[in-house]
Amino acid sequence: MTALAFHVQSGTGAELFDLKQHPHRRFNALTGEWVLVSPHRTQRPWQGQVEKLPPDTRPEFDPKCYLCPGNPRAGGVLNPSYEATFVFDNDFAALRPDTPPGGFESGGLLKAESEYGRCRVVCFNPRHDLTLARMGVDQIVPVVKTWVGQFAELGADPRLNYVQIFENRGEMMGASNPHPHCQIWASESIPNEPTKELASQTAYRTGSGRCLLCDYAALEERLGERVVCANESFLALVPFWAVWPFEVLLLSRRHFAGMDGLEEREQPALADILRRVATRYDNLFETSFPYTMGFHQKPTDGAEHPEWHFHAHYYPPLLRSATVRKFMVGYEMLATPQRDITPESAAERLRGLAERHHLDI
Ligand code: H2U
Ligand code: ZN
Repeated sequence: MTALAFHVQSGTGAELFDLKQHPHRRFNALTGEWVLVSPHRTQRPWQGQVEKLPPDTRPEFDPKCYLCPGNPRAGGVLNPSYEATFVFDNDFAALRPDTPPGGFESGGLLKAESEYGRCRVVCFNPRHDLTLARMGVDQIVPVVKTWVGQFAELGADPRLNYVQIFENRGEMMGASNPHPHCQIWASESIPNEPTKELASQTAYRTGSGRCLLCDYAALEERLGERVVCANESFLALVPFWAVWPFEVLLLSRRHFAGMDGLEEREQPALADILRRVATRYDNLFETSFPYTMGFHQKPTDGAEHPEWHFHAHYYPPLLRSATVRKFMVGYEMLATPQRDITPESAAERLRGLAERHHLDI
């Protein structure tokens, strides 16, 4: 199947619009926002330094790490000597269950609402030196099972209407510790990004009777050019509307809305695709590739959410090397996000990489 291109006749003649050459904006069907794509700018000579970072070598146990087994955390609590995953309430929680209900309003313009919530930290593994890229599928499955349990437990609280599971990896992304871990923030309100996605998925379902991301996954699989890797249950691709240079969208093949709908046989498949995406990322610039990733699941507000399709986003900042990152400044802060390399060429590069970690070769 070929994509449809259209051209507009001008006074001096016609030129066929080409996604690979001409500045254009792309529509993000999930958020309803646009991204400016400037493919001609990749012809610019790059005169910056291409630096390599020393390999990410860490000890298996770090006596100063507040996530390693047996070590004290802030406030003095000792971590247990855990063997697989370990979950604890964040000692510096941004959302707290003891928040009194209430609000503030002034002049119709100043508005505030009390926000009830809980924040937790999940250690993926006792080993300080591991990352999802270097853990085996059998080590990642317990992480998946922990997410399933946390989503069910937090989602069952009638006052928690959204559960955000996310991993900040690398100093560049503000991660405070290299020990493999993620965070969970569960809130009373549905946050901004899921709210936009909820509106788009609902509108699509109302208009067509189908699921937006089921249709999108099928379309991308047919076109093939933005797919990075896949297994029997999941598809990893650079979305058509990607903002970050090597952004990835992870989609389940089957339609379900949250971790509670994940079948037992899909747990190792999710672990497999997480490992493969993370390994490809590390192999891209032979670094411990920084990113923020997180799952977008149905709100836990008690509604069924047939419109919602389980997925995860990876937002990595690196652009050209282990040290050259994309900034979201200037035009992007004031107007619209912009990218130079096309999602198609980013997908091609990611697709060409090995799934065996460069440090394990
Ligand atoms: P990040 O690396 O993504 O910042 O996550 C680590 C979290 O761990 C962070 O939210 C928490 C921080 O508040 N933390 C504790 O709960 N206890 C500690 O002793 C240190 C850090
Ligand atoms: Zn540690």
